[in-house]
Amino acid sequence: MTLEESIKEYILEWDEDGLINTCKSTLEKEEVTPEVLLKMIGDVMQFLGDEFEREEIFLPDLIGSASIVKTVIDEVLDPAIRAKGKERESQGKIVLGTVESDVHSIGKDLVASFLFSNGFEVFNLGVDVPAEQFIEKAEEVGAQAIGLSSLLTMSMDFQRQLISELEKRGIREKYKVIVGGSPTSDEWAEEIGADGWADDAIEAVSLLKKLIT
Ligand code: B1M
Repeated sequence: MTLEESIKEYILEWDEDGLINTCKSTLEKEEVTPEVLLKMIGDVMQFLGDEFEREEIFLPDLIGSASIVKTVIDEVLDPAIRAKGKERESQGKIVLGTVESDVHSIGKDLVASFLFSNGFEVFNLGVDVPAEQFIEKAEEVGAQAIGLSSLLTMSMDFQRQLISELEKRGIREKYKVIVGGSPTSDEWAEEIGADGWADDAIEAVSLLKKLIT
């Protein structure tokens, strides 16, 4: 079985120990980088997302898989990426989170990890984050950018609200605002006055490099 196949099987079977041990041992043997493992895990979650949309699996299946993936990202992959990044010069600071009313974390955490592994200092505020919290953190740490993830049609408008709030406070020009998440698009970003939109974690890195480095 290939590494991709094993990872997929562990995620589908909710085998947290299997997934943790495989990720740890491939990293220890330096067979792959943590970014490659993250990408493989992201692909499996995309696959599961499609299965869910086709009604081939149910919500509890997804919750189980998403929960073990979150544990592996938090306990194994993020620390491995952070350990590699210790001595590098910062490319810039970004405050990132999933907008208010939305608890989807996996894609946003992938974006966070890819940005981090590319030299950005990432302040990941988690999920269901109100506009004020993004702004307060950005002001506190002197960020150059704010990144807003939204997976729900119902939560997208909170991206617009954050931009309006920045305008209201007279600090819109201080921050590049980037948006992403499956219901969003280039057109949406333009409509709400964001500085850019990224389709996935890899594009988020190149977009931010273009905007702030
Ligand atoms: Co939910 N969910 N979910 N869900 N969920 C979706 C998003 C949905 C499309 C499924 C569907 O019905 N077909 C649908 C939204 C429909 C819509 O509004 N357009 C949906 C719904 C309706 C819901 C609930 C309302 C269900 C309910 O309770 N009835 C509920 C909402 C709860 C809430 O937020 N208040 C809900 C709950 C959940 C779970 C908790 C079970 C779980 C989330 C677990 C977690 O994240 N910890 C979950 C999941 C897993 C999904 C799907 C199946 C998969 C999402 C995912 O992790 N994808 C999703 C269906 C799908 O996407 N096919 C679905 C993998 C991930 C790697 O991709 O998140 O797209 P993605 O991120 C990508 C890009 O979008 C981009 O880069 C990432 C990596 O490449 N990206 C950015 C994301 N953020 C970015 C930010 C950037 C740049 C790029 O810059 C800042």
